[in-house]
Amino acid sequence: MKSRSFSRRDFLKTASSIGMVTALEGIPVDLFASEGKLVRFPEKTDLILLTSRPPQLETPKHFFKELITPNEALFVRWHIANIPTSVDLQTWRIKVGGNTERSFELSMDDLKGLPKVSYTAVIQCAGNGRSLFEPRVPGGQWGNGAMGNVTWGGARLKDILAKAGVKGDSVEVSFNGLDSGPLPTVPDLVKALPVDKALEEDIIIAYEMNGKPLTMLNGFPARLVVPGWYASYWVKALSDVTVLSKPLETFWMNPAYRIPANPCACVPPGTNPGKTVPINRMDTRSLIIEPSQGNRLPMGKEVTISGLAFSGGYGIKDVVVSVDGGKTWKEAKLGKDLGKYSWVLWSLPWRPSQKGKYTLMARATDSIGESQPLDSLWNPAGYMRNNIEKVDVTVG
Ligand SMILES: Nc1nc2c(c(=O)[nH]1)N[C@H]1C(S)=C(S)[C@@H](COP(=O)(O)O)O[C@H]1N2
Ligand SMILES: [Mo]
Repeated sequence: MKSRSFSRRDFLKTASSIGMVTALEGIPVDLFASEGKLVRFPEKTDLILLTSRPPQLETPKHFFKELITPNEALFVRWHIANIPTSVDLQTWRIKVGGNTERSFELSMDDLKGLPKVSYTAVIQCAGNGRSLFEPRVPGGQWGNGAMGNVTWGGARLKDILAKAGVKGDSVEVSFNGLDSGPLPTVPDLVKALPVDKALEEDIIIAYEMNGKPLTMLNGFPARLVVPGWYASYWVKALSDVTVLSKPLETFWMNPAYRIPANPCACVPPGTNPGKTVPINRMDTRSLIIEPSQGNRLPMGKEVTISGLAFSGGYGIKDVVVSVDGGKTWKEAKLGKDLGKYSWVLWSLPWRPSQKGKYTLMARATDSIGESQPLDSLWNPAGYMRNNIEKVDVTVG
């Protein structure tokens, strides 16, 4: 079981036992990508460009002041270049079958005919914050804009699998989308969930985001939503749901999207893990949104330190904030609670009374006690960043 609920003492114990070093101590780094290279794709507002083919677009920081991320601002990430640019609902179907009693095809009307479920859930790429890894790692160099908080609406995967009749010896359920590699040598993105996970109540095939149809770039007409788990499983433009009697062995399951098989999902920087497991539930995070790295604040005037926090499906119990580099902490006020999969906005008023440099930090704890380590944990793919981030400001 993955656990990153470190106290500092626990962390230091782990760190010294595996010979970890704390890198870049004291060097200020902006937690969010600069908004230098903005691009506008169909149905989208100006987003930060990582790559255009396949599209990888990051949400600018100011949207993270909001409880809900607008559809036009949600980040975009595709792995392979041939992505659907239009889908005809007259002919589009999801094929359901494999190791099942029955196989069938679902149209959009069929999906909408099933009981509708909706909830708000954070979608976050496993590589969110990867550009901050030290030493650096290859892969999409996201700042922290590969996340969003969206109200999803759709049909339960469980209801669909029940209609198909999952056979007793099934081990996984795989998901494929309409995108394909530009060359036969580029592996198609197919992901699989363990069968027990796939049958959980809250996993849906979503056809709505924030009450509207999905945008094409976010997976129109329908996508899998696995709340609490990293978005690599949230297969977009879904075309096939296949029940398997043997584990899926594709590139995107192995070697891609695996993490070190230990409680911190980490290894000493620069080394390779021995045993790995598929990435799964998100860890607990909090991010300071305001003020920003390097801001100059007036002395003696009240400012509000604010940000967001979320966990891997257990809600947020509290967020504590430090203005003195972690020596003392104060509890922030939490905003509206949209449920255990949603992020929560938090704030803390602060009136700095002395000139100088201050290091702001925020630390969230979820309802099962999972929190954030003080120092960054490293793995070679740059996944699951969740250490307590620092924002340096100057007063006066
Ligand atoms: N069909 C398909 N689904 C996909 C992917 C993809 O490349 N193809 N990428 C996954 C990854 S790694 C992420 S982070 C999310 C991104 O979702 P978004 O583009 O809606 O933000 O989609 C997931 N689903
Ligand atoms: Mo991702």
